[in-house]
Amino acid sequence: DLYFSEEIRAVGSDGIRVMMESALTARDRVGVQDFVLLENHTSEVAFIENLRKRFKENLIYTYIGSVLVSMNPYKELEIYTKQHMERYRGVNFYEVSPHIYAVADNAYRSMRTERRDQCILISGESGAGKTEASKKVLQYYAVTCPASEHVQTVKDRLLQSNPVLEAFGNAKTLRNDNSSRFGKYMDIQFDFKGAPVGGHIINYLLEKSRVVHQSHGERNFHIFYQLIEGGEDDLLRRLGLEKNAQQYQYLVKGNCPKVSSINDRNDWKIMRKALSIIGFTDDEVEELLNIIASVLHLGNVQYGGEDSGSAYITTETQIKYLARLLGVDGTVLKEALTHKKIIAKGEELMSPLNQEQAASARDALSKAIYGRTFTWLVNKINDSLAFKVWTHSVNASVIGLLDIYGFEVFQNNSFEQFCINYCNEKLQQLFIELTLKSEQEEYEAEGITWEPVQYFNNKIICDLVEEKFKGIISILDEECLRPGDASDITFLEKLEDTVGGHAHFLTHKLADGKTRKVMGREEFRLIHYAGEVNYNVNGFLDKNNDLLFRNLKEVRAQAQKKNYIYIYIYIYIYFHSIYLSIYLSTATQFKNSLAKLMEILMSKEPSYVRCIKPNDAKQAGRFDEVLIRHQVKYLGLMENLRVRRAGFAYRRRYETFLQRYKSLCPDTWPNWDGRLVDGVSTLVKYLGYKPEEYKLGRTKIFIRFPKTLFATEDALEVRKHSLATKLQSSWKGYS
Ligand code: AD9
Ligand code: MG
Repeated sequence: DLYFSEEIRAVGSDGIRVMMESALTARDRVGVQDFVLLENHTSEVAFIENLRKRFKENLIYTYIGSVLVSMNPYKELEIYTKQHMERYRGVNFYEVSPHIYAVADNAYRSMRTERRDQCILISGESGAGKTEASKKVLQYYAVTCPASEHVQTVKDRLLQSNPVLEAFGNAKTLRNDNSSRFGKYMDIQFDFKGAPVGGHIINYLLEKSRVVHQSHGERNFHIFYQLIEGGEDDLLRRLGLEKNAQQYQYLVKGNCPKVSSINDRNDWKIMRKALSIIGFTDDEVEELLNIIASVLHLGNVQYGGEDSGSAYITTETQIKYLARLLGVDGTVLKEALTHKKIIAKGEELMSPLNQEQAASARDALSKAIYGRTFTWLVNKINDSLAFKVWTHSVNASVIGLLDIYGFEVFQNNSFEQFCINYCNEKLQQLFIELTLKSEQEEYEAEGITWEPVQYFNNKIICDLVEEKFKGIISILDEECLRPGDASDITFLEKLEDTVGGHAHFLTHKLADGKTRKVMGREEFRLIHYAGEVNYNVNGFLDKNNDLLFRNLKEVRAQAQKKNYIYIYIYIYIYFHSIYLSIYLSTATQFKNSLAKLMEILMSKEPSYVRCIKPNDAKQAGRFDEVLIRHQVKYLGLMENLRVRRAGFAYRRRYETFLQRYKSLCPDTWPNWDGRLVDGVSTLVKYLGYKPEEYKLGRTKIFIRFPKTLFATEDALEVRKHSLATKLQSSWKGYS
């Protein structure tokens, strides 16, 4: 057999053994590489079993059609080498084992051949491997895409944006030692040759509260520890900092200064170098660190109380450093930290704060400064990644990478979970729209008749959250702006009045006036597409109030330091919240930015990566079934599979199909000379496909049930196996 002997010559006797090993029994051991091939596709048990088998064999990637399911191995696998990258380059999805590189390559090729912008959407819960996956995609492009001198600079900057953003936006949490505390969307722009020539990053909802408080066992953002552990003596002296994290109130709340998996000193060097590569000047770095140091000094500002109850500052040294670092007057700063400006009868008055109020004013300033600094940093990185039109073709194509928080359900869910889960509802909407739409488009293009799939459209939940005037966010904003007795509880009451009858909303109150026992009095429940979540309204109003300052220009002349971020601080300190010309709440800002994100993503062709965390202990080899089942549910994977299976489970281009299976039919073997569609038709008839099992489109064969393709794959394996046995015994005789 020419076909096989050629193969044998190529692989040698070891190759035969490998091939035999990979014959029929292999599937029992390693499961199927596409869930669509599962015999019982509605069975969650079968789904989990398949994940388990593959996980045990270190096969962390599995498809659902073109969606990649990725399990965090919690150990370094030898599957990200340059050789691996080469293996996936320009190769068809189904010819190689599932891999994040296959997704990256597929998106890249679609962008190149179809001239269509792409996006890769990565989701999953904290610690599931989203950020790692997005880094793998970026590395894949950095290594495999064509390069020139300019392109090399862009590639370097794209890669180096990660350590910088992670230093300022990631932290050790209970779930992940390197948890991203912000959502991130990154565009990579390619020129007509397919070389990366620019990039742009959008950040979402940084968890600012971490700056002033961390739960037990968690840390503040990495940058603080990096600076203190790794900062040069000279630098620390200039910043007035001591080389001891324990000295700083903002770094001791979680009682977790050191983490075994983190080397702050080393990370400092990496981050510092990355800043230089991105193009920060030494002065800019110094300004940035001034601000980071200021936050630490602010945290150490302590208060005493006068007899009258008014707060005064007991820590003069901090004020001295702060005034210098921020370029403000010490007296004004002190006043800002102990008073608030009120307007009474048209007159501005300074009203003293008590100790508790003063401490929150101090913390509010720290959070605001850090949040602004992060935005400034992202803007700076964007400047450096900006696509230089004059050196390249104007028609850049784009691949977007979305690394955003997955669905979250905790014991106690607050405003943050509300925003995050709302974001996931929006992404699910997009998924429904784009997947079903593209599926439908493909059937149409191929001239295949099909029945539309029934699915739950979660638009009703999105509306419940975001509708104007009567959506949850609108009601929340209304309470935030209402003077008088507005509180978290009045917000809850308003919700009950307005959306109480909604099919996806519940509180402890039952329609007959009785009380639902399982729910707390401060909670409301949303029935999300992925499951039910109870939200505690405590803190909703405060967290939603984010004052947005405008009129920056006006005070630019007055401030000692001209950098945007200093001017912001200047305004904050000198004018208290008086420059509040436009009010946009946190939730509304988030809603608007999500709407923009949806627009961006809608214009692109999506690929999906769904990440799963195998256990809560961050341990290799541990498969916690309960935890995994939970994620399979929240990621909507069974639904995913159902949608994929509802139409035609498999589709392949005629040439690919014929090439793979032609050896199974004497009429198509070794070559088919006629039209491809006739060759495929002859082949499948010979294999005994029944008419209801497949359809022939314009360029592709559509196979309805996986078992059909499964049987064909088996036939191929059997053929290889028997040939290999035959050949090996004759080879043994020969030797
Ligand atoms: V969070 O929502 O930002 O808290 P992520 O981003 O989903 O979360 P991350 O990518 O940070 O999780 O992964 C967590 C840790 O898992 C990493 O620090 C690695 O130690 C580990 N990990 C994740 N993916 C891989 C992998 N493909 N290979 C090896 C991995 N280790
Ligand atoms: Mg992350």
